[in-house]
Amino acid sequence: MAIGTITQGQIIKGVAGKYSVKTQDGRVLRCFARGRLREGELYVGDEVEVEVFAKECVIKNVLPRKSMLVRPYVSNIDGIVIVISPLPKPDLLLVDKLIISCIQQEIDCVLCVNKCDMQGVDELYDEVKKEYGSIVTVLLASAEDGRGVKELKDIISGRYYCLAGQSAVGKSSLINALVGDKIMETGELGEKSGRGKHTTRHVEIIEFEDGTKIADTCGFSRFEIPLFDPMFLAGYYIDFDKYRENCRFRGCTHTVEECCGVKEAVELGEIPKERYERYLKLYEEFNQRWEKRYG
Ligand SMILES: Nc1nc2c(ncn2[C@@H]2O[C@H](COP(=O)(O)OP(=O)(O)OP(=O)(O)O)[C@@H](O)[C@H]2O)c(=O)[nH]1
Ligand SMILES: [Mg+2]
Ligand SMILES: [Zn+2]
Repeated sequence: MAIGTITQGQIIKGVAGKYSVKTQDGRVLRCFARGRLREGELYVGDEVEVEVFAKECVIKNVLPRKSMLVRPYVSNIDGIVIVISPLPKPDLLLVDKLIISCIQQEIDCVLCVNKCDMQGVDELYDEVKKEYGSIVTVLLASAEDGRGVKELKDIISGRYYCLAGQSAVGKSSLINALVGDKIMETGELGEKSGRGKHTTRHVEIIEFEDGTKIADTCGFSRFEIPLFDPMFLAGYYIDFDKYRENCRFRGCTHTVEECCGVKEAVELGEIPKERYERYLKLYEEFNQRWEKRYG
């Protein structure tokens, strides 16, 4: 490519300040970021303008983002596939938070219960189907024996999704199953800790022949949703929506108020108690952070 050329492309990988940018004609350029664009301001998924210099390609500009997440650290995705498995033990508060992020970013959300070849998966599937079935697509899969992989492929077909979830739930393994080849490194679960070893260290977009894209990401077990006024939190629990009209008070937070439609629905078992209790926990967490900042 001639010196001085300015071209456009998408960041498909970023490691230690070096970026791989795939141009519209399918070429992959190794790029650096300079000036005001530094590490931390560029996301895998960003559409960028690149200038070709004598010795290197430099990312000059980021085009407006369609969506943006800090956990996992990706942009312009159409949706997330949240992956959980019987082992490591799932953290459903993390799932709740990821779903809130999807609603905030107006992107699609799929919950994939991986390792369905393992014992204990039926109970887990029933539980998450009950808790999340009305708000997201819940899918059962196994990267090991291939079950559910075609269904997952159909869901993401022609679009750009990222996989997200705790370490060792099988995100990279699912990519390998989708591609039909071992292109991603996978890692064992720590025997004693029961936790993953954080095998995937950077985000990377894999593109299929038909243009479908999927990003493998690093496992994580903690993250905080960017703070907003706690009174708006319940609005992100769209499964509470239809009970809200039975609340006596407008702006009911469904915590301490009396005559609350959401609490009644919990009593009647229409909203799973666990989901509601995690809501209370997150509400409390938000309240404390809010007080600390503005109180
Ligand atoms: N039994 C079974 N094991 C699986 C399945 N999918 C993945 N595993 C195993 O789970 C372990 C972790 O898999 P990875 O694909 O590395 O998990 P990951 O989510 O990418 O983990 P990080 O990169 O650390 O975030 C490996 O030992 C895999 O062989 C599955 O469907 N069934
Ligand atoms: Mg991985
Ligand atoms: Zn209420």
